[in-house]
Amino acid sequence: EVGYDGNGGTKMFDLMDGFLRNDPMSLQKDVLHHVEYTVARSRFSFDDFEAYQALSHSVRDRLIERWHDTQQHFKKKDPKRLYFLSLEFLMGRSLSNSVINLGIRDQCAEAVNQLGFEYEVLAEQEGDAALGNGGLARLSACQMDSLATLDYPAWGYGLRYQYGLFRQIILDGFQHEQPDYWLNFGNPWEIERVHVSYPVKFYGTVKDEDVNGKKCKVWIPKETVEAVAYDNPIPGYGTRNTINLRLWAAKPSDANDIQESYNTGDYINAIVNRQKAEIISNVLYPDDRSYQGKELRLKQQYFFVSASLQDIIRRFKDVHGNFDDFPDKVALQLNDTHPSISIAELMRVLLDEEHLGWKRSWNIVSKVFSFTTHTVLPEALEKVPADLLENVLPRHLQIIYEINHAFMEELKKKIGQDYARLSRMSIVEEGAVKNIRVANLSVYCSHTVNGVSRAHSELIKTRVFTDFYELWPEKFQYKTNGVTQRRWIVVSNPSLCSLITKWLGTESWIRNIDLLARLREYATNSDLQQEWRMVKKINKMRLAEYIETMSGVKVSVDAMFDVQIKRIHAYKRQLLNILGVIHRYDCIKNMDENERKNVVPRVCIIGGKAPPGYEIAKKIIKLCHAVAETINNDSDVGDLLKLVFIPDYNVSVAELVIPGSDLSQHISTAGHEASGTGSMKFLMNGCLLLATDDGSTNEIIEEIGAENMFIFGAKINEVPALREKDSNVKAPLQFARVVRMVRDGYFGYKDYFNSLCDTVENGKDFYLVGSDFASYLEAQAAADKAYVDKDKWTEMSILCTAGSGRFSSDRTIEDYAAQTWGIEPCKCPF
Ligand code: GPU
Repeated sequence: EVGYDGNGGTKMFDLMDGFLRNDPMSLQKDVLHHVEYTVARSRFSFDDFEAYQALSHSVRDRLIERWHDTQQHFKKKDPKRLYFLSLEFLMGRSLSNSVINLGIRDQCAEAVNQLGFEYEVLAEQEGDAALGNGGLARLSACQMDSLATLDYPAWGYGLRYQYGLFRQIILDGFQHEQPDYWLNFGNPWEIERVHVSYPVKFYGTVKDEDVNGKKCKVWIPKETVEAVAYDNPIPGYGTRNTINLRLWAAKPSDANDIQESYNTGDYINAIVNRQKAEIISNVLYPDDRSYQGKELRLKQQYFFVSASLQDIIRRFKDVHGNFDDFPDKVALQLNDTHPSISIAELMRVLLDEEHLGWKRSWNIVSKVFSFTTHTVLPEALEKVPADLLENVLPRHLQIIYEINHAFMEELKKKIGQDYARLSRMSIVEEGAVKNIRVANLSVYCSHTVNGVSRAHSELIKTRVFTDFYELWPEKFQYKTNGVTQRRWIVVSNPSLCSLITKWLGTESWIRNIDLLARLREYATNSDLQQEWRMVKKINKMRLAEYIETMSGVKVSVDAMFDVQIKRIHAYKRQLLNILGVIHRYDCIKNMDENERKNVVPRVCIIGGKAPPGYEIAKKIIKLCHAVAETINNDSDVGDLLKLVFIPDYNVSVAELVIPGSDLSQHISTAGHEASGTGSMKFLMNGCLLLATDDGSTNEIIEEIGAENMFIFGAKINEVPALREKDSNVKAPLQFARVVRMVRDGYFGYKDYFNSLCDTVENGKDFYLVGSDFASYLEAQAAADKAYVDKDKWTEMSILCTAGSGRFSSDRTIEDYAAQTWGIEPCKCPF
């Protein structure tokens, strides 16, 4: 029997390739089987969604097979494993990604085609798995893809939220939030493991007890919740390796279920109360980087950490008898401070349950954790009120105090009686309310602290954790973020993917991104340039169609598509973008017919969600709509300028928007964006960047060349002095003019935007919108000028893709593996 070999060629089928066959015929048989027996619809009558479900189940079967083989292999080899602990994973859609990584996209397309369906239509039936907020969460997802592809023995652990990130609904230009009922239509991508479950305990008291003649602390918890595992297979590309993302769901525990009821009401109430346990994994906190002192949040953190550690320790103990080997077999990665309670939890297990004693336990704990921090914003550094911790996890608070005591003693030996410094570094913040500084705990207890870009790492050393850096410089590293080219080129931009493969003469760049650099040779080749523009045009047409459906605005694909998509936050300065659009509009309005002929037409696209309680961010969304309403309906302007807000920005929207963009904006105030990963996705897709010198921008400049980018604005080191200056001096006249237009109600809603305008005027302007305005406009003008020269622009676009190799998450993960985790590939042999 002749089948596909998974690389687009054909060869004889080999049983060792796997149990399930991947030729279109076998796939089609499986689809029909699942239509009939899984979806329970007649194989003679099923719709697109049902076809999507059936196809997904067929792909899932193949994932499961590889998953088994991989886990068997890991078990046999017993390598050091990485466990990636994260409260957020933004996986997006799974079907489109899985069929690419399994190498069965074309076979699937053919299989469903013969049944009268279109593969693309089926893929779009899937809703996003949105178990995360933004960059941090999507980074976790990209890193899982790279871990699998590079054959690392790794697992991810997280929470299976019933409700992911809210859906953004826009009514009259205002953001409204709707719950994300993502599990309502079933989720073929997870495997429920009813038998993999662990009790997680909360509250209660700590007692001193004698255990075998030794004085011990015993925690007597008051509440138990069961954690049930849901496994999400993560396939690697071009390898059989398929790793696991294990997400925990909270279920009532039957530990304290037997009771005597005295009436029906008692009995009913007992059952209703029991169900309340599920609240823990109900909903993702949507406040990107600010969630202080919330009990439910703390319970979510501990819940997932406790279950994961029980699971990890059980796996370790299956094979190993001696805990001293633990650090040689286990690396625990803390994705920001969110899972950091695991430090105290591991210490508690070793001390109170394994009875290893403080010294031996600490020796183990201090060797297993690595910590990555994703911000410089002080409001994102988590603090937990000691009272809250004492109530929810009394034993953990004691352990943290003990760790801190040992830490302070160690410090005094190093720095003497410098009390100011001791109190800055202390894990315990004394004050009106006593707080636990989770970041300090994480830095002190981890063997490695990573930043997410070179510039971020400098800020960590010089501003955020200076005291720690001076004493333990060797702990501090950085791994510049990266994104996976599998999702961000192969899945989302198939036309570009084929073009790259054609010109490089190989598809190995999908696993070995450095090969992209060879495109540089052809950057001025007119054949490539023409094909390159064709690809961009196809993607712009797709995007234009989407914009028209979503917002009713017709846009011309001849215009430059200028995009800013990311969470809405003051520091990301969407306001700067909108004020720039107003300025452009104002200029066009004041031109005569002849002058207008020289205007480069633009479609300005903004998308992103505001945290529900963040008033300024919500007003930015409203302002965008108000300005769009005026501009898009002004016949003086026509196709010269359009402004559109794309609602409900998420991973699958990004997959559509990024390939269709000409220019993208990454314009945060210097010193505020830790890295930024959106820029890397645009770069890979040959989209030019208009950016400040923030996050990973200067590393991108090194790869692409500043001459192929539009860089503007204050540099990191200039920011503090600029903040001191009077804003009226720094901001140009045009700035005052556009802000005035907003205040005066030129776009309606007079006075409503005053509080927003106040953030950038009258000596406030913390994020330097006014003082960067002139240089922003210059950069925009430079982009206009460059766009007119089509060949030059295309050359720059090709150079962006060619220079994007360093920003693959494959590189990030290889660096983590070698420099931080100490793990090696463990490739499944067939
Ligand atoms: N980031 Br902290 C988030 O998306 N959410 C957070 O709560 C925190 C950080 C982002 C950074 O803002 C961004 O610069 C970075 O590229 C990304 O994490 C991944 O490291």
